[in-house]
Amino acid sequence: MFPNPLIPGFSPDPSITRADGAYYLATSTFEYLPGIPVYRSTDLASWTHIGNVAPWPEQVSVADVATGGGVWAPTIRYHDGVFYIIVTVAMSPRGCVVFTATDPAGPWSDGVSIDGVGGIDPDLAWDDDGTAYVTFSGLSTSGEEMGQHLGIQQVRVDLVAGKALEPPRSLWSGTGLKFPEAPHLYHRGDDWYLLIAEGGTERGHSVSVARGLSPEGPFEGHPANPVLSACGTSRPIQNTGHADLVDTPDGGTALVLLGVRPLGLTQSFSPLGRETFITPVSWAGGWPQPEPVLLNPREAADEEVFDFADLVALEEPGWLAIRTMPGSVASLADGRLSIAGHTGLDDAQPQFVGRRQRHLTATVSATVDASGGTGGLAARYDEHHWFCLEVRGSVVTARAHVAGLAQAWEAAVPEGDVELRMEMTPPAATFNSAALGGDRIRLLAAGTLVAELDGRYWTAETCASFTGRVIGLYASAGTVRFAGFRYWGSDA
Ligand code: 6LW
Repeated sequence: MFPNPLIPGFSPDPSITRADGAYYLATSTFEYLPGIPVYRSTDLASWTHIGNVAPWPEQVSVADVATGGGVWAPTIRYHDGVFYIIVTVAMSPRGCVVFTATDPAGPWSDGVSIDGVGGIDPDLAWDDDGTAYVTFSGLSTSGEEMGQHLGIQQVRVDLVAGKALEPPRSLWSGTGLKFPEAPHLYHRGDDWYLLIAEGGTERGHSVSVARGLSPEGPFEGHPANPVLSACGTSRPIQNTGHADLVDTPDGGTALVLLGVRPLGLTQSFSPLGRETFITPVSWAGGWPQPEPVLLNPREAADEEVFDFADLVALEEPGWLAIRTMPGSVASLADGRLSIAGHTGLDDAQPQFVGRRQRHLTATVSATVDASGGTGGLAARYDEHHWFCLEVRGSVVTARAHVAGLAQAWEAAVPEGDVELRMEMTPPAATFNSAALGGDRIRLLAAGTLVAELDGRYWTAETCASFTGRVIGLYASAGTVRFAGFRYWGSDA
């Protein structure tokens, strides 16, 4: 059995490819930079974050995208010795972009925008003659039908010139559930398989499959579609969909896909957002049949300790910043990480560097010297949904912001270095009002509890978010210096 989640924390829209005995998996990053993490594994079970496709802001141009726009749904493929990533940069002039690399750890190319792909979730496949097909979820981009889903469409493309070679053709659109999207096309044996998501990326999310004898169709749907959905079940992993097929090391097949781990009862909330999961697939009558996605958390706790005396600490590929690169926000000098602040966490581009919360039980701490400014430790979904511990002089303020509503709690702290800490735990499994929400959050400064929060307000559902919870360091005024950052998490 594979571990599940496979890639925990904010890791939606996974796509996977196999090359020379190793697996490479990429996920969406929206308005965060660097864009598109690439993870590597040789056994499909343990994964290393080897790099990011877009460490240069120009590659994806997300500086001005609205929250929830930006880098959506990469497809990663390996063809003739080259790795390809095709992705939509939503609400950005970059549109549909193809990046290439010979080493998936990077560097990746600057990216070529492909004209004539009017939609999202592009897939890339080649037929035996080397013709490249982009299959995507069509969206109307103008007029009264703006944003309306047009079903799964396809164009043949010239990847070098960056253009479609024909107008989009409609392929197949699932069983009629909403938002047919996330297509992936595969040639297996004599058949071409078209795998899609439908039902929307929330509780109705489903996987459906069709097959045909040519990459252009016609496609015939599986009689028992959708072949996978957690909709209406009590499974601990919900929203399962947006899947990509892969051959396993033992000659079998699996799907990687997104899902969430909601906390609560009938109404439930997912603190970490959409994560990457995996499930085995069997074949019957020439059709893939995925198994329900089962929870199988890793037993070992994860710990990451950053001592900023280490001058390469920020080069670790898991650091994220918002609409800019971590290195443009923070710098390392004199054994400390320093951030100069000029806007708050409610700004679209706050001075913040953070990391994905990857476990439902997690403790994050930082040692802060705010003698030259205002800042501290923050957790966010977006500029409207965040909480923080902010030090200014000898006062620490815990702040909680939810959709324009704000509350603050103050406590005194000693001058000089202060330890700030956030503790997240799932609620007790009992039927009371506290158990009906998300996780429990405790905010502490210098060992003193400053505030306790109901985490349901910082979840994918409440924030209507495509991303996940990201926790890190920030400054809102002056210069704030940090001696260290520690993340500890466990799902066991
Ligand atoms: C993505 C779409 C989806 O493009 O959500 O779950 C969108 N699926 O396929 C953003 O991740």
